[in-house]
Amino acid sequence: DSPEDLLAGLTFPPGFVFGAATAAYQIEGAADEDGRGRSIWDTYSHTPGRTFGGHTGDVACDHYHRYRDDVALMRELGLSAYRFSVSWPRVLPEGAGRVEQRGLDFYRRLVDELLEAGIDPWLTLYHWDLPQALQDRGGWADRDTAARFADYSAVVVDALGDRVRHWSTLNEPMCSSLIGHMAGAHAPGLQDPVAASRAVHHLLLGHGLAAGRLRAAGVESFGITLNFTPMSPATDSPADLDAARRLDGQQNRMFLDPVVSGAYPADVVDDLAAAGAPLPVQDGDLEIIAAPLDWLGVNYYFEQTVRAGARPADKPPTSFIGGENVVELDPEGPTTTMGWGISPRAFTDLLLWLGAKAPGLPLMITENGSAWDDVVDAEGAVHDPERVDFLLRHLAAMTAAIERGADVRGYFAWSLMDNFEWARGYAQRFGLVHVDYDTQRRTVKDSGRVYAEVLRRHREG
Ligand code: GBH
Repeated sequence: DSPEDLLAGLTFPPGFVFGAATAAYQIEGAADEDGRGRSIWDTYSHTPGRTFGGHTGDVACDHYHRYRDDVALMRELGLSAYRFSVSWPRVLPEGAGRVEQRGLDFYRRLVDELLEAGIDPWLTLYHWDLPQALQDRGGWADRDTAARFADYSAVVVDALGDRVRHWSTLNEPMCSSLIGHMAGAHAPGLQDPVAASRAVHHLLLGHGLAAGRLRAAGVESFGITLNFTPMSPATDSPADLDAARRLDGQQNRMFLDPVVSGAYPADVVDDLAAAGAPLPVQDGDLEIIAAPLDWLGVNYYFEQTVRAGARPADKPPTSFIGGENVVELDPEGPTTTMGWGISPRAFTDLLLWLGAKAPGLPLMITENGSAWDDVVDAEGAVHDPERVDFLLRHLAAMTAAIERGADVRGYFAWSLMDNFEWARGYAQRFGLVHVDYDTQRRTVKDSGRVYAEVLRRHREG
C-alpha cells in the first residue's frame, strides 16, 4: 500500500490522544546545571567501553535550554499530548532528602509552556536515571530504593500535581532490572541474576508505593508503562516451546501479571527460584503492587522468535535469568538500523492479548517507533520513507485491534526527536524530527509531516 492509501484508511475513536514521547536523560543535556546530581546513566556512559563511541547524555539535544522551541515544534506538528520524564537527580540530587528547587522549576516551566500550547503533559517519574547516590547504597537491588522512589514521587506530585493530569510511575521496569542487572547492557551494568531478580521486585514495589502517594495527592489519572516483546517458538518442539515460555514469562508476564492481577506467574516464580534468584516478595507486597490503574502504558517495537540451545559466542549476554540456553533468532525480512524486525501484525495480536489479560483496563501506546539512517539532504529535507511506512503500518495495526475490541485510547510516537539512544549513543535515530548534534538544529522529517497530517485529518474528522 502507498502511504496515501494507508493514510486514507486510518480512522480513530473520538477523543483519541496523539502524542510523541521522550525521556529526560535522552534529550535534556545540561548534566551539571542547576544543582543536578549524578545518575547511574552518567556513570555508565562515562565508563569507557560502555556506550557506542563513548557517547554520553552530557549535552544530548540540549532540550533543557531549548524546551520552548521544542514545544513550538510540537505545536507545529499538532500534537495533543507530550510524554516526557522527570530526572530524579535534578529534583533530589542525593536521591533522597534535600530538594533542588531549580530542578522542579524547570519542569514547571516546561509544563506551563505545554499547557499554553494546548498540549497535555503526560509525566513519567522514572525513565531509568536512578540517582547515583542511591546506587551507591545498593540501587534497585535494595528494598529501600522502592520507598525512596515513593518519597520522590510525592515531591514531584506536590510540585506539579496542580497542572499535570496524567502520571506514570515507571518506564519499562524490565529494562531497568534485567538489561541493567543481568545483561549489563544498561546502567548500572551488572551481570548478577540475584540482583536482577531483586531489582524486578523492588521496581514493582516502588511502583505500587508511588501509586499510593499519587492517589493520595488526588491525581486525575495514572498508570505504568511496560514494554512487551511477543515471543514465539522457532518450532513446536517441547524444548523450543519451553524457551519461548520462559522468555515470555520474564519479558512480559512477570511485569504485567502482578500489576494487573496481584500475582507473579507461577512458572516464572519457579524458574527464578530454580536459577537461585528468587523474587524477594514479602507479605503484603503484591497487594501494594496491584494498586488499581487508570491505564496501562504499552511500548511495542518488535516480536522475537526463540529456540532452545547453547548461545553462540556472537550473541550478547542474555537479559533473562536462566536464559543461557535460549537463542534469539535473527529476524526474517528487513530490519531497522537497530537490527530489529518489523511486525505490525504482532502489534495487533499483542493489543488483543492485553485486552483479554486485563479486561476493562484502557491501553495507551506510550512508545512505538523505528530507527533509520536519516540525513538532511542538500535542500534541507529529511526523507525517511521507511519510518513513514513503519508509522502508518503500526497505526493501521493498532486501529485493527481497536476494531476488534481493544480499548486503546492514545498513541505516542517514539520519539519526538532524535536523541541519546542509551548504549547505542547518537548512532541510532528514532525521531520524527531530525537533530543535527553539531548545531542542535531541528528539521521535521517526512515522517513528522505525515504524522502531522494523520493528526490534522483526525481533528477535522
Ligand atoms: C525503549 O526501550 C525505551 O523506553 C526508550 O528509551 C528507547 O529509546 C526506545 O525504546 C528505543 O530503543 O526480549 O530479548 O527480545 C525499548 C527497549 C527493546 C528492550 C526490545 C527489550 C527486547 C529484548 N527494548 N528489547 S528481547
